[in-house]
Amino acid sequence: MTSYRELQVNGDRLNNTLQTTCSSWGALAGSATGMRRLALSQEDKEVRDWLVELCTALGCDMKVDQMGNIFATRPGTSKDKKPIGMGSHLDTQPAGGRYDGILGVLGGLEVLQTLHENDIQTHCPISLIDWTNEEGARFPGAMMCSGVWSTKSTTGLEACYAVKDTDGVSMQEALEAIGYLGDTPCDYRENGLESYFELHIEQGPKLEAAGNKVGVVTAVQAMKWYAVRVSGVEGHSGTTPMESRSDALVTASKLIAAVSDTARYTGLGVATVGVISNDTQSQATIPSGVSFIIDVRCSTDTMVADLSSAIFKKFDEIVQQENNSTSYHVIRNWGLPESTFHADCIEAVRSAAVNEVGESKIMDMKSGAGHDAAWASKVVKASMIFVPSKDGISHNPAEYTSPADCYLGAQVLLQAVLRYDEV
Ligand code: HGY
Ligand code: MN
Ligand code: MN
Ligand code: MN
Repeated sequence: MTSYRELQVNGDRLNNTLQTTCSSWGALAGSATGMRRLALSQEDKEVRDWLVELCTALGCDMKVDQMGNIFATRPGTSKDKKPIGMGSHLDTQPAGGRYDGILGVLGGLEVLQTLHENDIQTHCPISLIDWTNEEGARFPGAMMCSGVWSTKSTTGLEACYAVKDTDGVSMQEALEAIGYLGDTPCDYRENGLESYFELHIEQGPKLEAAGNKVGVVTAVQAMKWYAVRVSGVEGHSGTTPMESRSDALVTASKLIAAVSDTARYTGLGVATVGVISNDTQSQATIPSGVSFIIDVRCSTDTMVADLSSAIFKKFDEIVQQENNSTSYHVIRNWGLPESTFHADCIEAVRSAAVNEVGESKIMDMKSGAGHDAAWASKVVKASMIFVPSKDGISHNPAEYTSPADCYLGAQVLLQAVLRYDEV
């Protein structure tokens, strides 16, 4: 009987699965490595169906909750312990890469397959999870459905159901359309976990720059999003004198520039506008309604609040200077407070990583990117494992993590879960 410590995942199988799933479902047209597998799209449905079929064949108990989160649970020997969770997300950015999210789901699948073929009986059940709409690309609201499960997000189930994509399709309609509007409550109190481990690419340059192989993630920075609307007055582009215009798009462009400028000069954190829309979208009409989303991220909640107020203070000054009856207001805001992971899980990851690569090749990290583990950590013990991103690139078709590093991540995940199970 193989002892826990000698157990190894199958790196070739993991990497083959990664490449074949990516080339089969959601490959970005015209790109050799890019991905476009938006939440609840046909491609998302197909990769979900494939995962459900595989986990069912492995003897897992399958649950889909009200937000489409998938829980594939391998039974454990103890009857009263909750599952140790592993997972991430299958949805991607509109022009994303082959590793963000899916490596964590397939790494967890590899753990289940390794336990199965070695007939390992763990004490706790082990759950593999695919969290719906982590990217928030099609339905605005990153880490949306792990947030609902944690019950700590300000955007609850009904509000999420109502969020629409640019075609006016609501999340609820999209969940129904692909058959993933489950009846398991999306609530950690009804469908809970003992702990949660997430394998993810770092999506930044630090591991590679330090020559390290594994990030022991101890925390996730604070983040907040603001949906802003700028209002002006529609007019004819050919007949309206310049001095009497209330051009919402001109004002919005100055506000958007101020978002980036304020982050730079305050040094408090990072701020981005990645989504913008102009109601009229006509070359001969002066824009009267422009909407955009601000993404603010800082190490702490206090710094997010300080950077946000500096940005809106600048907005007020700009609108006053424009003095042309354009105005702005925040129509919605939501956030993911700073998250700290639990020592029990951090130590399981650290011990597993030291065992695989040695003390000198690991480093503690605070994640700049948001993750489902951040919401999970509000209600259960959690931690994350990072593996290097080549040149720190992510949310980009050029995203790359080597097969050896993918193997290493899954191997540390296996060993961390087994260490935690022995606790
Ligand atoms: O927003 C994030 O950091 C994640 O990639 N969705
Ligand atoms: Mn991700
Ligand atoms: Mn992402
Ligand atoms: Mn994540």
